[in-house]
Amino acid sequence: MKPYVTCQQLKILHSPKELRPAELPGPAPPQDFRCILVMAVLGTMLAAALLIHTFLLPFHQSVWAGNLTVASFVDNACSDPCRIVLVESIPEGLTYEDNSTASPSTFEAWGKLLADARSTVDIAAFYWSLRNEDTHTQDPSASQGEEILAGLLKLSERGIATRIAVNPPSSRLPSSDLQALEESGAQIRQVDLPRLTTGVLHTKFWIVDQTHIYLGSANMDWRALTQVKELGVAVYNCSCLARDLGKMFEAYWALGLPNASIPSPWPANYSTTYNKETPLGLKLNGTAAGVYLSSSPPALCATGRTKDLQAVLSVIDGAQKFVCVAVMSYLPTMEFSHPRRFWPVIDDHLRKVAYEQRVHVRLLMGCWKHSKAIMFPFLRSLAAMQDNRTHCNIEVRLFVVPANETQAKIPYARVNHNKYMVSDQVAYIGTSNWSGDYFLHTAGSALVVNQSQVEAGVQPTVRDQLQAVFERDWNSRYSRELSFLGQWEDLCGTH
Ligand SMILES: *[C@@H]1O[C@H](CO)[C@@H](O)[C@H](O)[C@H]1NC(C)=O
Ligand SMILES: *[C@@H]1O[C@H](CO)[C@@H](O)[C@H](O)[C@H]1NC(C)=O
Ligand SMILES: *[C@@H]1O[C@H](CO)[C@@H](O)[C@H](O)[C@H]1NC(C)=O
Ligand SMILES: *[C@@H]1O[C@H](CO)[C@@H](O)[C@H](O)[C@H]1NC(C)=O
Ligand SMILES: *[C@@H]1O[C@H](CO)[C@@H](O)[C@H](O)[C@H]1NC(C)=O
Ligand SMILES: *[C@@H]1O[C@H](CO)[C@@H](O)[C@H](O)[C@H]1NC(C)=O
Ligand SMILES: *[C@@H]1O[C@H](CO)[C@@H](O)[C@H](O)[C@H]1NC(C)=O
Ligand SMILES: *[C@@H]1O[C@H](CO)[C@@H](O)[C@H](O)[C@H]1NC(C)=O
Ligand SMILES: *[C@@H]1O[C@H](CO)[C@@H](O)[C@H](O)[C@H]1NC(C)=O
Ligand SMILES: CC(=O)N[C@H]1CO[C@H](CO)[C@@H](O)[C@@H]1O
Repeated sequence: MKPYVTCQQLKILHSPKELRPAELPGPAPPQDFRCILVMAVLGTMLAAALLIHTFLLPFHQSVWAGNLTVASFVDNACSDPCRIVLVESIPEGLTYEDNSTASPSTFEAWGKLLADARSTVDIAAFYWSLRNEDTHTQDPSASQGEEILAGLLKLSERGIATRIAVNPPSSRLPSSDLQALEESGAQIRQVDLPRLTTGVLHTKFWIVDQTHIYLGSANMDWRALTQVKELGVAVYNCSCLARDLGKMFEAYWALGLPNASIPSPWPANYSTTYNKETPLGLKLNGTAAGVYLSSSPPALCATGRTKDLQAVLSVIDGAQKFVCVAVMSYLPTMEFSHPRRFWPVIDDHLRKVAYEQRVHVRLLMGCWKHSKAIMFPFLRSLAAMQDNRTHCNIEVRLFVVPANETQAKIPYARVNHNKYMVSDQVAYIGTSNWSGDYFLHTAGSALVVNQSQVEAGVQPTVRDQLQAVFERDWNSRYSRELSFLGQWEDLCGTH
């Protein structure tokens, strides 16, 4: 978009022969004068376009993204003293070597968010079952969930405005926590994504005082604190990021009104300038980072928002040495569509980087008795590329959360529910299972942190920490090589 065209080129382009008389009335001016004239016109147009772009269209950066450094038009820098903490839920009874990496718990992070809250708490969640009574269990390990619910029920009397956006509860997913919250003074909106996008509201995040956030795999479920393996991220004192996540919350909130429909396009105040092309530049624990939030489904993405699928693909494509993926389920299909649909988008990119860039790809999958049996042959097909003739290095392992007799009776528990990816460049912490539906119909979100410019060894980055978590699990006694013989049915209890 810069006037790279030289005067000489302009003379050629606009040589008298090519100009029809109607376009150039009167005697032709001398060549040099015309060149100056054209340059002046071009310059004026460029300046006008710049002004329009800067003042009127701050979000339509794609217009310019081809050439100029877009960042120079958009003030994407943030001086908040952001602190980032990876947080995990490690199911009871699951133990690692003494010296292995350990993260603060999800329970601690939620407790801290509740304690720090001063004015607002906004939570987006799939469903709520923080108490034993919700699951008809009497497990002592529900106490952490019950403590979190008790903290949430006190927010209104502390004068803290509490808003909850939730998928419409079904008979299987109870709503007594929501009733209690509503009675305590919280505002609740059911976001009917089944009607709006044929998906569900599957995202899980907290925003406190438009300043602190949690985002990750943990549902608002007592089992997500003590019986299911979860990974998420808490970011404190980071209003620029929290306000951006707030725009996603406001979108859910608007869709939670009765009979709401999805606006197209979304009003300008839902737009963002933080995305994969122009990430938010900030310091996380004092270390420079480029950060953005992605969202799905595409219909919920306002202008400028990176679609979650695009975020996933760009992290895979951008890897130079390795990609490690830890997700609960992985299917190159539309998991819930009838008739069945093949959806190899992510699968293709993984195979491509392994084949073309010799990127080392590792997948660490969750598995439990509810895993879809078709997942295993598809994983086996990925792992089958590992061969000294293809020179591909793709490995797949299953992470099995052990359960004793009592634990095995807890419904829908004892599984690795992680949804993250770490490459040599980037940390990606998301909320979606990896199959087509989650990216095309279901509401999910992810935080992408790029600290690839940081010199190694200065201070561990969140990417370093996420990689350490992955390596710990990959090399742990709970991870198993994907067998080619089909014993996963026994291993996972899949039927
Ligand atoms: C199972 O493990 C839990 C937590 O480690 C323990 O409290 C419980 O007693 C165990 N139950 C059995 C039957 O071993
Ligand atoms: C932890 O300790 C064991 C043995 O003490 C050692 O083999 C292993 O390499 C150590 N792991 C880390 C991450 O330091
Ligand atoms: C956030 O900032 C406040 C005020 O500066 C400080 O007291 C608090 O420790 C910070 N929180 C974190 C997690 O760094
Ligand atoms: C945008 O403006 C509308 C109308 O004022 C408001 O209801 C909505 O919450 C705003 N959205 C965001 C993301 O601030
Ligand atoms: C929503 O739609 C239903 C049925 O189409 C209608 O009965 C109801 O009045 C509508 N509610 C609102 C608030 O528009
Ligand atoms: C990370 O940021 C660098 C520039 O700071 C960029 O070149 C690279 O493409 C980014 N990586 C990914 C995967 O987004
Ligand atoms: C993620 O995938 C698993 C396995 O297919 C499924 O059981 C689970 O319900 C999915 N997550 C959610 C909460 O939709
Ligand atoms: C290729 O791998 C096979 C076993 O997987 C092994 O027997 C063979 O020696 C390998 N060839 C080379 C050239 O490394
Ligand atoms: C950032 O600082 C917090 C303490 O404030 C610490 O718990 C966390 O591990 C640090 N994160 C990184 C990526 O260094
Ligand atoms: C400086 C620069 O990046 N120039 C590029 C502008 O875009 C054209 C076509 O998209 C490229 O050919 C230039 O290299």
